[in-house]
Amino acid sequence: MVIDNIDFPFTYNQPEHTTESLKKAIVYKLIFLIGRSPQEASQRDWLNATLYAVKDLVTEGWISTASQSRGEETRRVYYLSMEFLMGRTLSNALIAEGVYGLAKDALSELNVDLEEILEKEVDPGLGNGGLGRLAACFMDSIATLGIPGMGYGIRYEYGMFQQHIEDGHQVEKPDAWLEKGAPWEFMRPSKRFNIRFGGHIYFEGKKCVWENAEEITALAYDQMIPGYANNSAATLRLWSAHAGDRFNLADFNKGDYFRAIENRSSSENVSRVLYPDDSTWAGRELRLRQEYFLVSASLQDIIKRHKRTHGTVANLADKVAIHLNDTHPALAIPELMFILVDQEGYAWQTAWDMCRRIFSYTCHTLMSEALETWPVEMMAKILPRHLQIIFEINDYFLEYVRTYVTTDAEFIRRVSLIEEGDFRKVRMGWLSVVGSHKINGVAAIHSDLMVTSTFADFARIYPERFTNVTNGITPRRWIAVANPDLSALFDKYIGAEWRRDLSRLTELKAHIQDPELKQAIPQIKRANKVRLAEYVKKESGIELDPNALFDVQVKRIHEYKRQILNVLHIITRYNEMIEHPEKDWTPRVFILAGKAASAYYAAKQTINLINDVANVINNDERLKGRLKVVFIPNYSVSLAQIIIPAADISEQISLAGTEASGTSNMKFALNGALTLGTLDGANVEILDNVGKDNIFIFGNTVEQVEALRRNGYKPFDIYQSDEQLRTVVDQITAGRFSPKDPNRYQDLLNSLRYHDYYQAFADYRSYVEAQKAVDEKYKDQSAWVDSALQNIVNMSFFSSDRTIAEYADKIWKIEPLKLDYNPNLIG
Ligand code: T68
Repeated sequence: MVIDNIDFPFTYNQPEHTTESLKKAIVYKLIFLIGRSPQEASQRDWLNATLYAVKDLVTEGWISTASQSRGEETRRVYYLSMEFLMGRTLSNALIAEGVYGLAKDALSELNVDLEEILEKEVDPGLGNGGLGRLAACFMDSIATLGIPGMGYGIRYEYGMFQQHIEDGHQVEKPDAWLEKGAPWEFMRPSKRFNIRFGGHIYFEGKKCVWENAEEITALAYDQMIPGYANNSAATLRLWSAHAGDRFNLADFNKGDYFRAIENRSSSENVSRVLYPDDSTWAGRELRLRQEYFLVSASLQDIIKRHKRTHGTVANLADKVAIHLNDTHPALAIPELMFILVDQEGYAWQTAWDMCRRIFSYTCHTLMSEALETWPVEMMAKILPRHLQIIFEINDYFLEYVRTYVTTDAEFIRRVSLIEEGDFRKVRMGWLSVVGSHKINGVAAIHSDLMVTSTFADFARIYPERFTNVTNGITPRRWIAVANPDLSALFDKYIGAEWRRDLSRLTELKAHIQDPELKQAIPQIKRANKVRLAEYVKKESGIELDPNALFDVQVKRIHEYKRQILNVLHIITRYNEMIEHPEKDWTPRVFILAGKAASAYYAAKQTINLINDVANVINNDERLKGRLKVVFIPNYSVSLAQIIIPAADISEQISLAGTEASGTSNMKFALNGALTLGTLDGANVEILDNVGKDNIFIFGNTVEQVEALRRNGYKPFDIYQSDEQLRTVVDQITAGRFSPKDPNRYQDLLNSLRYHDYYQAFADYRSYVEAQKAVDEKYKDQSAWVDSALQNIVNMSFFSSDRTIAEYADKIWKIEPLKLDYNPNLIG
């Protein structure tokens, strides 16, 4: 291989790679990089040696892609996100490089079991949930489609906390994921930028001077994201905060060595820990610093690279697209203005036109508590110049509104980037809209609601800016890695191409009546259920019957996602089973998992309740094992890979209008689970694709939810009139599931009886009915398998490759690179 005129000595990445050559590569890494002999090596040593060997394979393609996109001076996209929830690397990389089987054989000859060492890899939790995992799927698709671009994020020293369940409660433990080493990353000592905070500003003529700022260094760590079978890889660059070398000068000179060290660690706090709130906005100064840290380091890097390639920033907007993953990196907008106006000397209007052509923004939620606003006072202290720039953007913007839209003072007040009041605040959502040329929602219903609710005023000002790009998931991780048996089945019927072109799944439709296929589907499901049952048995000692229907709800614990509705139904079913033990009950296992934000009381209570209920039900012998409830602790990407392929029912039961999209709903359906869901988020599009006979839809629509709110929703009336519901609520109130602490759930229940903001009571009856329909359908296994297959073959639309192709085409205006797709690597 020749890269940048250098003939590479390695030919690792060739189809003729053999078990023998891979074995040599692994042993070489073990000895010379890790410093262990094969005789002494632990499982982790073998894991790391294999990771290093595979890293070499990916690196060649990575370097050549980078050089190709540099050479062509192509337009690139930079995806800015505070979170990337990548999951484990090794199995995905082995599949992308087409050497999974070879590696397995090579290791087996060394008496090492590949599957065992795969389980040892750390799963970095650098994200909260859907938003972070979406960013990871996008990187995978960017790499596979060959979209020139890269991701930028933060290398948190501590990721999402580890969740332990002690006595039914959630307990958080720090996730020191770096302690076991991070063999997959490349530290880039030369890629470092100064980041400034605080200080003060003054003007010399038109030029703004920012002085006496506190400075820290952002240091780059790169990760390769291998493209599937295309000898190519994308880059994810994560920034780590370092005190730099000027940290201790003043204190050190005063002889105050300890103060110097203390200060050093406080400036390094910026990349210390991920904020574990997935949907409430934490107005903490450290979070503001983190957001600016990401933005400033990434923009300096982007500008530097651009100048190196093009020699000027004049054509920046032709060559660069910057995408904001929610408002978290929205400071990129004033930061680019700061660079263009203060540093590069552009006129305001020229700079602003460039900005708007460069930025685009994805909105992931409409819930008001998640919309970021920063106190003006705080921003003045930390980013004085940026605040000033935001004021100026606001002046121009409001002037535009007055001139071209309306002079209505109330409207102007609503759309102002600054929220007035006793404590003035900067509205980051508004800033993102004003500074972007495209704003998208993440599912059709969500994008529609965006322009009729939260952003209605802005849709009036800039109707052409709003669009929809429905989320997607990568079929590589969510089928090829997570469900090898289903992958093999696909390969048998339609060949291996589905991995890079999920629309190939439609070819399975021709075989849908094939008895062998119909037989294989439940067999694969059963094997995956056995795998999950083994995990649960090992971790918590609970026995699960793989013949039971596995009903799964895994996601962050939040009131709007309504785990409580699930619990209300579980208890309802329990009561009915006790009352009518003679009935032909379909055995059920209810599986729940998910983390609650550490300060979110109601969510933590919900976890406690699930565990209390599980405890009572799992120990009630009258049920004869026909009902089980498990809460699996510490939900993560790697756990999702075990849980999702084992599900028969996928619970997607958020209140209509609250879940922007959801992405686990797509993973479940693609793995052959039937959705039990409301008309919310991407459920609506799943319904459109799989057809109403292959999904269980229940509950109120968005319009009905709104009507209830408007007309005065009274959950207490429902509680009184629905006897089964009343019984359940009264049982919890009386301490039936928490006899040692009977009052434990008073707050939770009072909030439901008297407020029930997310209308769980309103949807209760229809949910219970839908659950009965699930039982009935499951009794007819042939009909169930037909529906599972209909789900699988109709999921092509939900590939993140489709999503990224839409972003590239509609929003970023970027063409993919022409890569040598290597069919020999496939499968
Ligand atoms: C999720 N949002 C949406 N937010 O809830 C989900 N928020 O419907 C959607 O499918 C997904 O985004 C992808 O579009 C989140 O996950 C966060 O994690 C988050 C984190 C910090 C602050 C606010």
